[in-house]
Amino acid sequence: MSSGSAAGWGESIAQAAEALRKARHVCVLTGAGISAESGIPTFRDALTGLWSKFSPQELATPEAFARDPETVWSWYEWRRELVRQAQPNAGHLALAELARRVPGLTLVTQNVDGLHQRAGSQGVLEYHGNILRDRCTVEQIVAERSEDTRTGLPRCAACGGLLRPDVVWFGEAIPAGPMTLAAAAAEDCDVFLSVGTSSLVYPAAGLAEVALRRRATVVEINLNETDLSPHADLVLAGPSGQMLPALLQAMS
Ligand code: BV8
Repeated sequence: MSSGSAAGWGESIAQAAEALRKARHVCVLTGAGISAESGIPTFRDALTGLWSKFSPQELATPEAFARDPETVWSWYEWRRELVRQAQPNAGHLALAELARRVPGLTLVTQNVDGLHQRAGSQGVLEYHGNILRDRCTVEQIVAERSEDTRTGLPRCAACGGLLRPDVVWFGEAIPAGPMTLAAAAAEDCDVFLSVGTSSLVYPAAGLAEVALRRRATVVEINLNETDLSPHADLVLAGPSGQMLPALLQAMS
């Protein structure tokens, strides 16, 4: 079901608002699209400048890090700066408010930018980790940085081991906690919101499929069609920074 026209999405927004008003448990999955209006490029957006010759999928791998940790670290440091300068937008803020309007809400994000937490969302499941944390490659725990920067690459203050960003790279497992809690929420929810994601990266993209199988009302909010669009009950085709506040408005 698609609703490109204003009249169309007005009706779909009303139907989505009705489903949310009656909801017992809402599960929300967000992707890079919700942070686009905060100035953070999505994975689909071609990398610019000195990164234009790389694809995110090739840089965000343990193989790339093993081969060339300097390049991978400087890419993450570039992205960290973008995240530090970014502010949560109306879409992030609307999801924090939605959690206060429904009995239960589980927010699962593929984003590593921490903007949901900065918008006031509680208990955010960081499905792919967080870019602002360092993890020790020896102890495999979140670690502090050593003051000793002689080696150029960040080192663990405790054991001197090489640090890496605390994110999930392609080919790596999703952290057990978020993986289990997100799957349970997709199984249990009666409304599933898929916001700003291309629904191409697994196992995250499988969560909407679980919700569909469980006959939850699946609502997609995206600027563009995705593989999920034909299967969703409602599609709100527009920027999440406008659609989510409009949804809250329609609920009141
Ligand atoms: C694993 C962290 C095994 C790092 C990321 C099944 C089928 C096919 C492939 C696989 C499969 N199962 C596994 C795979 C392989 C792979 C995968 O899915 N590949 C894809 C590319 C085909 N998955 C994995 O490797 C996963 N691990 O399977 O491990 C295993 C199991 C057990 C034990 C050991 C190993 C790990 C995947 C996680 C990788 N890490 N990020 C970092 O950030 O640096 S993924 C990263 O890319 C993001 O986190 C996100 O998940 C993904 C990008 O997707 P989106 O967020 O959706 O963003 P995208 O740019 O694609 O799209 C943006 C959307 O927003 C668009 O639709 C656009 O229209 C829309 N939009 C734009 N602006 C707006 C908007 N919408 C609304 N408003 C706007 N303003």
